[in-house]
Amino acid sequence: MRAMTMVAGLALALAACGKGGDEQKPAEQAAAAPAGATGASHEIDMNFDGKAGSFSPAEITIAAGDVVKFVVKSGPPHNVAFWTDSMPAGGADVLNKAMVETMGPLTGPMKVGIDESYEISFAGAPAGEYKVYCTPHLPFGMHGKIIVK
Ligand SMILES: [Cu+2]
Repeated sequence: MRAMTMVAGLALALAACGKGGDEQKPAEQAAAAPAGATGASHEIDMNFDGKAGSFSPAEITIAAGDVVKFVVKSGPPHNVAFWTDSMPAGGADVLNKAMVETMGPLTGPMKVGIDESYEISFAGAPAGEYKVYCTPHLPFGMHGKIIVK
């Protein structure tokens, strides 16, 4: 008896298993080199005389990449906070990253000592108006405007 060996041609279509098909994309690369700091710095003094609060100058124009340094001159505590409603698109993200020791979104810490300062880099900040205020002295008119060219 001959056993006929039938070689069943098992068409084993070895479908190529997706070998880890979705390769991980490299972490999102920075869209562009971080906008370089210009090295320029502008000082804004913060004052309160018991009746009126002020940023001085109340309005300045800077370049993206400049630093603004807020300095307590009288009547602390003062802080630096931004209104988001008038800010250019993308501005809030930039400032939230640039601001340190925040008490909340776009809200800087209280500075209580004379000559204490708080610096914010506007590197990468989109052009537009950034309206700023001091939380405790807003009722006393302490607000200002930074215009990024
Ligand atoms: Cu103040």
